[in-house]
Amino acid sequence: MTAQTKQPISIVGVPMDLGAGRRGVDMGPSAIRYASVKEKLTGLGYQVEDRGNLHVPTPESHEEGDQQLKYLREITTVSEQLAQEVSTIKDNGRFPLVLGGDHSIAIGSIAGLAKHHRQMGVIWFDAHGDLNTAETSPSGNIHGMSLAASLGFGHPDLVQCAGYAPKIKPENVVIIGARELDPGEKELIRKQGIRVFTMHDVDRMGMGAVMEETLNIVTNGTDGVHLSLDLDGLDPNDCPGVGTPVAGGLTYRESHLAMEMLAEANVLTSAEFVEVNPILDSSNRTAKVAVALIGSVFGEKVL
Ligand code: HAR
Ligand code: MN
Ligand code: MN
Ligand code: MN
Repeated sequence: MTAQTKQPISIVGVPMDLGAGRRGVDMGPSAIRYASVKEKLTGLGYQVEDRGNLHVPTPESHEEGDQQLKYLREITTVSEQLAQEVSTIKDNGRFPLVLGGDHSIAIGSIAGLAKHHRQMGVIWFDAHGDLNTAETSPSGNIHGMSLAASLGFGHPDLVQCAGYAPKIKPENVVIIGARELDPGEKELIRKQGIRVFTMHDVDRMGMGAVMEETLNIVTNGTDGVHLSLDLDGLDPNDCPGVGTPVAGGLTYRESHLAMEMLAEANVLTSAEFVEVNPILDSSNRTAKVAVALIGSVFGEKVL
């Protein structure tokens, strides 16, 4: 792509930690900015605007409420605002790049995006499935429910974000890097026929083949592709600064290959990078990995 054909990018930060069990991911957007995300993209020839952060309430000043849907009311409010924000960015003809925050923010991102892409493909890069509902969740944390809600499963306040449902179809969704799925999530995956590349599959097939198949699925009959990248998809050795680390994850190299293949395919219409927790990190390592991956997905090459 030449510089003139590069779609301008709009960054929005969502300092959300109400959907996670631990404080700290609210600092994710700052950490990623501190790791020079804007400079990285500008250096690649993109015109970039940073729209700042959405306002997110502080957990200490609110009641958790229903223990199977912690902070439902506050998360619903922020999700509606994020859907509006992302939709405005799309209206402006720009590429939305959302920085989290815990993964509950995907509810709002996808709600705003799917208005513009009614057949949107989604790549869910994650150690987890985020396919729980209040009934199946072991924690009551809404960040473990965001993919389910986008598919139309779960509490109506989440499912009906932005006033319509479902946002996406199971046949257009691919999960990559899964290695910790709850019983209810496995059941939903089977019933809905969602394509999941577990770590077992990545080990057997290699990331190259995984991405080829992923690209086929998410572009088949779709009108856009969203990347929802949870940094805990990577191995904790590479990304220690995440709220819910799980051993045995994707390497730095595998993750880069995935981003590079996405860039080559030139199919992405939006992206979000979530679950960076600088409190649990040293020297802002995980945010630096996030920015390196963002570079690759926006076309950075060695040669
Ligand atoms: N599956 C567990 C739950 O629903 C853990 C979810 C966790 N964390 C995330 N999401 N970071 O990807 O509670
Ligand atoms: Mn997640
Ligand atoms: Mn996760
Ligand atoms: Mn399809």
